[in-house]
Amino acid sequence: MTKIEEVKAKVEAGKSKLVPGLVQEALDAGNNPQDILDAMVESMGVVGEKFSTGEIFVPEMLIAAKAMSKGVDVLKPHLAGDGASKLGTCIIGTVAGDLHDIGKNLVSLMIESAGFDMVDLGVDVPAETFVQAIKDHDNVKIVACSGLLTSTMPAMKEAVATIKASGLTGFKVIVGGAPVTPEYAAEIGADGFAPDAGTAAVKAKELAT
Ligand code: B1M
Repeated sequence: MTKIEEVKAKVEAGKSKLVPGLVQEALDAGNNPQDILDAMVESMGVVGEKFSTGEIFVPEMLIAAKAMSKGVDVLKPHLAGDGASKLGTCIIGTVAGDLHDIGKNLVSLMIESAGFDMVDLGVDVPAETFVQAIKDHDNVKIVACSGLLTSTMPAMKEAVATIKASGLTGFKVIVGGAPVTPEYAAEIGADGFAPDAGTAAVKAKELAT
C-alpha cells in the first residue's frame, strides 16, 4: 500500500490520530500535496456512498470528516500560496441549515492563497449575516456561499437574493458545493460558480479584478 493509499484508508476509517502523521509521511515521501488532498476528498466520496447505502451512519461520517480536517491542517502550508498581492476581502460561509464545512474551508484556503483577506462566517449562516458582514468589513470584493445539501439550496437562493436586495455594491457573489450547478447559480442570480476550491480561487480573482 502506498502512503497515499494509507492516508485514504485511514480517513475513510476515521482515524484522526493517525491521519496527520500519515499525511506528513506522504509529503516526506515526495508526494504532491494536491494528490494527497485529492485522495482524502475521494475518501469522503466513499464515506458518502457508504452512508447512502446504509452501511455507516452520521457518527461514522462525522469521525471521517474530523480525520480529513486533521489531514488538511497538515497540508495547509503546502497548498496555500503566499497571498502576497492583496485583492480585497472575501466573506465566506456555508448557508443556513447546512453544517458541512470541509469544502468551504478548502475554498477559503484557496481564495486566501489567491490574495484575499478572508472573513469566515462558519456554517449555518443566515442570509442577513452575510449582509451584515459585508457592512462590517472594508473593501469586500467577493461573497462566497457554500452548500452541500439539496435541502439547503433554497437557503442559498435566499442568501443571494438577500445580498442582492441589500443595495450594497462593489462585490460579486460566487456559489458552489456538490449539488450546485452553473445553471442553478445563474438562476438564483449569483455572479459566479465554481465546482471546486481551485476554480473558486480563479473565479474570485477574475471577478474581483
Ligand atoms: Co453529510 N451529506 N449530512 N455530513 N456528508 C453529504 C453531503 C451527502 C452527499 C452524503 C450522502 O448521502 N451520500 C448527503 C447530502 C445529500 C444531498 O442533499 N444531496 C449528506 C446528508 C444527507 C447529511 C445529513 C442530512 C445526514 C443526516 O443527518 N441524516 C446531515 C445534515 C447536517 C446539516 O448540515 N444540517 C449530514 C451531516 C454530516 C456530518 C456533520 C456528519 C459531516 C460533515 C462534517 C463537516 O463538514 N465538518 C458530513 C459529511 C462528512 C458528509 C460527506 C460524507 C463528505 C462531505 C465532504 O466534506 N466532502 C458527504 C458525502 C460526499 O461529499 N460525497 C455528505 C469533501 C469536501 C472536500 O467536498 O464539501 O463537496 P465538498 O467541497 C468541494 C466542492 O463541493 C466545492 O469545492 C470543495 C473542494 O473542492 N465547493 C465549493 C464547496 N463549497 C464551495 C463553494 C464555492 C465553490 C466550490 O464557491 C463559494
